[in-house]
Amino acid sequence: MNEPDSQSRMVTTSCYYDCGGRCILRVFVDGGVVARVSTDDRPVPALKACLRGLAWKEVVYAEDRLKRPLKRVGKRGSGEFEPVSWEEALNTVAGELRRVKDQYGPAHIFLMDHYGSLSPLHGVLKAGRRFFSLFGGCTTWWGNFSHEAAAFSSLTTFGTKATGNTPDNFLHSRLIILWGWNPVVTRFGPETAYYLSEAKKSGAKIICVDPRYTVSAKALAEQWIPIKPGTDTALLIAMGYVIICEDLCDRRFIETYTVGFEQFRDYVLGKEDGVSKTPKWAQDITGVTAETIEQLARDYATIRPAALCASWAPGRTAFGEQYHRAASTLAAITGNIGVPGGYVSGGVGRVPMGSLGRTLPVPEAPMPLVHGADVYDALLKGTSGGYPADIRMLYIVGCNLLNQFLNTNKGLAALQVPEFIVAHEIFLTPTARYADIVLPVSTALERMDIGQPWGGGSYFIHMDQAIEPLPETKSDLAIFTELASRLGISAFNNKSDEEWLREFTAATPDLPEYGVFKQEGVHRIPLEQPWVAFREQIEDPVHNPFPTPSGKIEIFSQTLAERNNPLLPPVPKYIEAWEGPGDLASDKYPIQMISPHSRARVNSSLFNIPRLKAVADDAVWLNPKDAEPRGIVSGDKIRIYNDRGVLVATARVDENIIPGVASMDSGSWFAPDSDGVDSGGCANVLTRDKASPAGSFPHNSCLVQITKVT
Ligand SMILES: Nc1nc2c(c(=O)[nH]1)N[C@H]1C(S)=C(S)[C@@H](COP(=O)(O)OP(=O)(O)OC[C@H]3O[C@@H](n4cnc5c(=O)[nH]c(N)nc54)[C@H](O)[C@@H]3O)O[C@H]1N2
Ligand SMILES: Nc1nc2c(c(=O)[nH]1)N[C@H]1C(S)=C(S)[C@@H](COP(=O)(O)OP(=O)(O)OC[C@H]3O[C@@H](n4cnc5c(=O)[nH]c(N)nc54)[C@H](O)[C@@H]3O)O[C@H]1N2
Ligand SMILES: [Mo]
Repeated sequence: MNEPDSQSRMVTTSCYYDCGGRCILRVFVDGGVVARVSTDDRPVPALKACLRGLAWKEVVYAEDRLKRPLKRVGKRGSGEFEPVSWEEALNTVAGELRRVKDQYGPAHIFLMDHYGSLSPLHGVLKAGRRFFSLFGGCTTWWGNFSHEAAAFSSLTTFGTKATGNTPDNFLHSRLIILWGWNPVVTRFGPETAYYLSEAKKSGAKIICVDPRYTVSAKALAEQWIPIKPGTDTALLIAMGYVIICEDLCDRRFIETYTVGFEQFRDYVLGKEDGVSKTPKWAQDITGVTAETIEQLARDYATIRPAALCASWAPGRTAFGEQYHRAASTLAAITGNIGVPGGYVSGGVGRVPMGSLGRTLPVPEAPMPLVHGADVYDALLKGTSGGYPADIRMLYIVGCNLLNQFLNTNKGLAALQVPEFIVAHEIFLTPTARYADIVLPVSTALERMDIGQPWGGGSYFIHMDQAIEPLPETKSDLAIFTELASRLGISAFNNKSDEEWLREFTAATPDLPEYGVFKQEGVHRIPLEQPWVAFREQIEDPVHNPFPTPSGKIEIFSQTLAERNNPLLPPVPKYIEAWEGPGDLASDKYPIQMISPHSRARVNSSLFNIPRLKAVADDAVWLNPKDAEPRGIVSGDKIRIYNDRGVLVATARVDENIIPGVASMDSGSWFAPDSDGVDSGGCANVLTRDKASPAGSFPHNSCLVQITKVT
């Protein structure tokens, strides 16, 4: 591929973003240049890309794409850089790595790699991990930003995180509840919305439980149940009350497959704490009427099979793990697990097919961990705050932390602490502006890899290389390979990219021989029937115990009981969230702010692509009941603030959001003025950097005040 292509050709690849889509991209290349990008044109169900995937040409050739290594010349964060040669940039980074390791030890380097690209070879979490393992370790982070609450719940309740179904399973559901789930916009696989709409056509009842009347609710649901954010557990528990009191449980299922129903029942009926978790009790907490709760409970227990799809956003709240545990418990007591048309609520959603047998190997090495919500605190306080090390060097790979992590203004202070910051990036993001050296990275179209869906997809996409890396850009793997050779780490990489992919393919029984796979471009794993999580456990429990300590679905977890932490109880319980509707701070900050994902971005990626920016919804949704007393009408500039920060954005006054709640899409780039007021619309200027007890990131537990800018 060294010679520019003289001919036109079509290359099959896929996005590598941290997005539930893993869609087919057909890239038309002319003379070594991307001419256009299209997608799967087969009849449905197709693996069709959305507007973001179709924007790859604009990403690759964006005017603001980083094309040369940069060295900071102004104050940190000023955005003043000058281009330097790769030789100088790599020598500087290698020199700093050696210096900090020799002077302080490797734990004083913090690797902040994240989700910029997720693929088995060039995924951001690959090369850096391998490099630092062989380098002798570093400090790094833990906690899945998307679904740590769901992962905790699945592991506790079912003993595994692999709890997904293939989306054709919805064709068997008679009731589907989109719980904090907006899959037409927030993509979870290219086939999901299609199967949901087919299910609707064949008569499934679809209900949406969400503070917003979403695009998915409009397209699919016959009922919208608006709820106050962070109170979902109370609603689920009160549904449990109705199901238990009206004797709608699946007794045989409970007896055969679960442990701990009695303890849950005692909690629900108030035997444990004197409070019956009645629909009226939940009405006062959630804002959902008792009648609606009763009906929802009856529907869920009787219109079977039912799929209660408890998505992750409600889990990204304070005590969000209880929501996933409660949803799993309801699925269990109604027998909606392991059966076609059912759904393992609280799950992370992977199906076993669609996951490679091997990815870039990361040898074991000492790596102290800091929770992602504590990264800023760890930078600021170091060992004096009880953290593993005083961080001297911050190594950022594919992460826009300043924008996407909780409490951006604390991040501003934290990024002044390290002696040296490196960032591997495609664009000069708000975070990359704080680096001392920025290394420009190639993109999906400039390298080869494998696309594996992170939702319920049972296919793989061979991501062929469409074009040569833009001059002076390199993959993360190539960058670490060069650093490794400067630091004498000879074992780092002795293979070509294609040789690695051959190995990964060979280690995956579901894939054909590499040459065949490459030729096919897309490989679907043929399935005779939809994949349903835990079908084997349910059909033949004697030979297939659940991988939990008891071998059963754990409504009550002895492991949690032994932890003896009232904030992580052994049965799911409603615990009032900080910065929820009941929090005392609400006198001062009476509005709950949520920040869903944008249809036009992947997290903060793609924010700077003009065509996508033009179609992003960056207004702040407010109910007329909140807007009118404040004199706010649609289009007004509003100030949203709390003790952590201030931002100015545009209002959209809308009945499609519950009163008392404001919603602004996450991912807009932070752009503070000289007073520190963000005019970029970065929601995390307002969020609090405190993890939930099981490690969830509570982006959706955030109280604010809103005023009109006059
Ligand atoms: N287009 C697009 N697709 C994406 C992404 C993207 O950025 N853009 N990001 C991908 C990633 S990284 C992830 S983790 C997933 C995220 O997937 P989700 O977590 O499911 O997505 P969100 O958009 O944050 O929220 C979904 C819905 O939950 C509602 N919601 C918020 N808080 C609450 C609550 O407390 N209770 C209830 N009942 N509802 C609530 C919101 O109003 C929204 O409609 O999406 C993936 N897919
Ligand atoms: N308020 C609020 N905040 C949230 C959320 C929310 O719902 N609300 N959701 C959270 C969730 S679920 C997530 S997953 C996180 C995501 O947070 P991040 O993982 O930080 O995601 P991005 O903002 O997309 O940043 C990824 C960066 O990687 C860069 N990049 C892309 N490809 C490559 C590559 O190949 N190599 C390198 N080195 N860089 C690359 C992109 O340009 C981008 O700047 O955000 C979290 N933040
Ligand atoms: Mo995520």
